[in-house]
Amino acid sequence: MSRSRTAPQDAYTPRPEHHFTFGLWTVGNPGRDPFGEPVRPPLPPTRIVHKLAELGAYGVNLHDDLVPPDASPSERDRIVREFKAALTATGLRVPMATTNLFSDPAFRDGAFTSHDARVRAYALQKTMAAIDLGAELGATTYVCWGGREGVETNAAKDPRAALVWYRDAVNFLCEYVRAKRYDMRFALEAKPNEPRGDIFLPTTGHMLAFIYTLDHPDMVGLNPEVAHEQMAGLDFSHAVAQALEAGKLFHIDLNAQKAGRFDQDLRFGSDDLKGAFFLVKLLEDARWPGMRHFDSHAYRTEDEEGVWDFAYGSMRTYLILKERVERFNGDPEIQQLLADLGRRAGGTIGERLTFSAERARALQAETFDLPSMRRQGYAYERLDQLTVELLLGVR
Ligand code: GLT
Ligand code: MN
Ligand code: MN
Repeated sequence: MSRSRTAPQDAYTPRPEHHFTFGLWTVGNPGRDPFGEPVRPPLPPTRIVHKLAELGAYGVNLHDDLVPPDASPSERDRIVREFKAALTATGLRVPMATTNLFSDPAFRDGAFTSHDARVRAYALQKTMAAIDLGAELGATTYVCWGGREGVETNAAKDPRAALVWYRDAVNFLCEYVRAKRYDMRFALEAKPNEPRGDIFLPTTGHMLAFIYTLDHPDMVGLNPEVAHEQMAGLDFSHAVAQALEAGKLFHIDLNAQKAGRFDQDLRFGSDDLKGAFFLVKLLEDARWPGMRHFDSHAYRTEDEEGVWDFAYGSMRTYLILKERVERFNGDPEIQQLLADLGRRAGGTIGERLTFSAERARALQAETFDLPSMRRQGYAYERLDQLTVELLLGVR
């Protein structure tokens, strides 16, 4: 990789304190798709670690993809030892770990929700091993993405039974982490479909409701992904806001997506720039302390150099948008419009309408100035145009 191609040293240069992370499977994605074979050779995990550190990332996350499934115990130890040495040499961290519960043909009917009780048990065995590896590498977040937990036909499975199996699995794993005294929390990741026709718990909101039915809801939060929420036709920032407000944003998968398509996992900010801007604004205004994880991959057209362009560009775009957020928050005209709205609300949140018998009586007796309430506009056109101009770089 030529540093000159991807790495100008300026205000948008990524540094470890920005907490950017990538999965081994993201930069390591070989460009296989349903219609074509891989276009890039596998990248050794240690090479990924060194390259990510060079580009300014904070960490690297892994599936149980670090260790091939057929590795002997001594091979496993060697792979983990070399990976740890690369981490020590570069200072890169492993904040998150996860398990592949979707590639193996055994998981064709799901892992935690397979009809076959042996598969459900095997999925737990595989997950416990991945949790152990994650803990050994220092991961404090464990992501559960149930890509195969779904159906093509509702003739096949009672979705209520699937939810019972799903809940049992997450409860089991929470107890495992507690028994092992690991410092680890779970982050559930929703997706509406692909690879299954329909996936259970298809959105962040579904997942959130499910969490409160668990034995240890405090140990379980969310890992929303831009592309997955947009595949469901939803506003990603709203899902993230709900997770944040509930104290459940444990992790985030940043990428980009064109509406109505398959899960594209595009470079963050490469599509729907305005959506990306409001997401960064939400995270930065909330001073959210979590990892900015990119769950995306380079276009299939790319060689290895293109992969590093992709990784560097993801982080750079985030930092540019972050700077635009500061500009938005300091823009006198935008802030004037927001202050006008704030006055109408009586502050950012304003007066809270909480119930008391007296308050209810007072409200019942109140006379509202309906003509003025009906007449007023909100100046959102102006506000949005100013935002667009700011994003286009003319403010
Ligand atoms: C898989 C999926 C992603 C998930 C990964 C973590 S697995 O790559 O496409 O959305 O976040 O489990
Ligand atoms: Mn995705
Ligand atoms: Mn993801």
